[in-house]
Amino acid sequence: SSILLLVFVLLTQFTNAADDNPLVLWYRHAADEWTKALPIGNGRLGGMVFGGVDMERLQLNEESMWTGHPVERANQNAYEALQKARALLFQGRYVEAEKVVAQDFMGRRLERGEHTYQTLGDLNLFFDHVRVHDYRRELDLDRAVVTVSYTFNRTRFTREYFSSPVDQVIVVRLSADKPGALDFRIRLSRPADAAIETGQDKIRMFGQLKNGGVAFEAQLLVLPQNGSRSRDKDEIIVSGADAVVMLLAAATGYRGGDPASMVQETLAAAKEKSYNALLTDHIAEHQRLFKRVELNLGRTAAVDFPTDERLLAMKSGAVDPQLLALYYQFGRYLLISSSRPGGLPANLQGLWEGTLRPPWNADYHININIQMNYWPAELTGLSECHLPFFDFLDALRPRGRITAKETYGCGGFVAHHTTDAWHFTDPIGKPVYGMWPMGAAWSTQHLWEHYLFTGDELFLRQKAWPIMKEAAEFMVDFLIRDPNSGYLVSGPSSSPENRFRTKDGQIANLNMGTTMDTEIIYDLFSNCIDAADVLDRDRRFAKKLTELRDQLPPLKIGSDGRLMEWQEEFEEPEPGHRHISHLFALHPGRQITLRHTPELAAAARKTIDYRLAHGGGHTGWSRAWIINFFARLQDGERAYENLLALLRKSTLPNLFDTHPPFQIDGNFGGVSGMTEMLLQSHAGEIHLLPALPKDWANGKVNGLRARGGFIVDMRWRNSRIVNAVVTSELGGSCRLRTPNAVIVTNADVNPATGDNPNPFYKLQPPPRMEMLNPDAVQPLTAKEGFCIDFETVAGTKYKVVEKE
Ligand code: FUC
Repeated sequence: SSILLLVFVLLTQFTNAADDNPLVLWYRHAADEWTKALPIGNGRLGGMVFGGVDMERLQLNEESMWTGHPVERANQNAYEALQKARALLFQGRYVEAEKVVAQDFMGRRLERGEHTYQTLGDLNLFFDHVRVHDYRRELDLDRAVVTVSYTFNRTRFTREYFSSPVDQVIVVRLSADKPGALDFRIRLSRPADAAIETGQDKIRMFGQLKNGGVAFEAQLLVLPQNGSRSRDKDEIIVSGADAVVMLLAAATGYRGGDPASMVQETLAAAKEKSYNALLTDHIAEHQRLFKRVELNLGRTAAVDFPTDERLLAMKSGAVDPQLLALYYQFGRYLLISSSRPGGLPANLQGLWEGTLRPPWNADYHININIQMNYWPAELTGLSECHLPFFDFLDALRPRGRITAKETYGCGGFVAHHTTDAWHFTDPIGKPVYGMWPMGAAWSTQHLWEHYLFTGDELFLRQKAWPIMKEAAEFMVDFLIRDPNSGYLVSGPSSSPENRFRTKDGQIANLNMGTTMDTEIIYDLFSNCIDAADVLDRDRRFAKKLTELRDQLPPLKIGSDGRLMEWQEEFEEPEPGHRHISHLFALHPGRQITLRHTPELAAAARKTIDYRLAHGGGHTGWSRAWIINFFARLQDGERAYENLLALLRKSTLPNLFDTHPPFQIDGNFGGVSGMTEMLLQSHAGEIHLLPALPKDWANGKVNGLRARGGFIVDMRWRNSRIVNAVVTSELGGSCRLRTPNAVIVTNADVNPATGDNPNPFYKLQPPPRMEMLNPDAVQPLTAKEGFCIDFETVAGTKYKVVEKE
């Protein structure tokens, strides 16, 4: 049927008229695998709906279902080993240095599963339904409700599922279009570590997770309308009901307190509300966030087909812009559903995991993954969803300080490539991934970005600054003068998970002053210098950071024109490596831009091309990062090509990003990449349609955010802005760059002056640069477009229209 769909889609005329594109993922079948089930979540409490006819499986999650507890992991010999390793690295004795680090520096890596996130369990419903017809399973992104419906025995059965952020329960409602038609059995289960108690109207599941993990409690309340309810061993049996509402609450002792009484209270409150009240409140709260952004890239006849068939058709070449818009909104839906204020941040799988042993423990990797999770937060109007990341960073500080002091003899706080719900900050495992003390520093970029988008000075002062400053304090102590070059360098460190070949042919990972480290430190110091300026405090510290920043090594362009990943040119054993760490300065950093550093931009481009030519972009998140890179390079076609590859090669039937089986970062990186194609604001101006591909020549988007507190709505035709509205929330100057000339109807417009007009989106000073072979670099020029400056007043909308 996907071939048919493909033919149909290719023949159908592309229209852009309607705004009623359905934001629904839907399927004609139940999910036979977890990666086909549909996610619901309220940030804390999640579920995956399979929609089976004779057996429903609603797999459940609670964000703090973690085994383990804080344990000591540090290597007691670390400080001495650090000095030895540095001396060896400065002599180019990389392999020896790595041996020292592996042996005497690295802390304890636990066995996979020892400390891990886990499923909460399953809610199963058993029906005597067979040979049903008109089956449909859907996730309505706009209402955040999953619905399963089918006809059996001339009766239409419907099940609805949602996880309410308001009432903190998962709600399931079953109904039929004939009275008394509902007969089914209900069971709650968990693969391990759980006791089950079944009563007349309630099932309790409780226990404690392994290795001193959390105590947990889940309770399901069954509320039938008419009919009867009885108990059989571990099951509740409902017979002859017109409709049934089930409420599921769950809690753990992660933050203290008794999970059983928390759950009890939640359920007692929720059951006082009618189903309609629960639903209405849920939808209202979801839409408050979700509806902030609307995206219309046009529609084809494909919109009428099931999502999995559309994805298949796209794999064979169908053009289906609405599927891309759906993918985009699905990503926003996932962030809203997995990261709400007060909770834990979205982990490697957001919130959703079906087993006791997820890949990488479904933890919080901080060497790209958690950052990518939050790239779309500010851009797409989900600033509040960013907050759990900040609380988490804050919570890393106490242990991060100990690691800084005991492992490095430094002040401030530090964290490495990964951490978990127990906030460990030690370097663990093998040097190739574990020896990388930049996780906290990179993460603090998000604090500063939150301020740039919101202008929230109180947040900057009270929350962001102390964390940023402490991350910088570590780096101040950690930097060491390279006796060979005289620059201040970090190390020992790696370029995340990548390796190089030494001059004598050995494979090594560790080095001093890797490019990414330098870029992250540059970014951190720059952000701190600007923050101290805004807050008018810590002037001396800021001055010191400025002096140190000037002594960081320059970014280097190698003899073949690529940006160098290490200070020396090395051969790479894996030239298509998934991490493209040294392009941090292009994205998510702001140090390399097309307009201000065209040589470095050209080198960045060569770097991506080289990676791609060697099989790069093979993981979803890596592909997603590449979309962001090409968007920043203003290359819409290449960004688009990689977006299509993300959907074709790395997207599961339920639109989850793959990393066998699933990792959510690619979903989020995809959303930020698509946004960066439409709007950018990192380079001192608001750039509309900076990387628009031909296939998106006509479209419309509302509600995108720009640094400096601006909201942008815009409509374009033939790749030209037709009209736009720029809402200024904070006032201040605004510079708009557009593909065609525009006028602002209700403001005085000045010709662009060349300075950065808005202090909120200040540019970082251009990096120093060194070129090993100037002939190998053809500077990339930016598409200039048109530029205007105007002053704005807070709370005012500015109307922008095409200049005839
Ligand atoms: C990074 C990546 C892996 C994986 C892991 C969770 O270390 O290199 O591909 O995504 O995080």
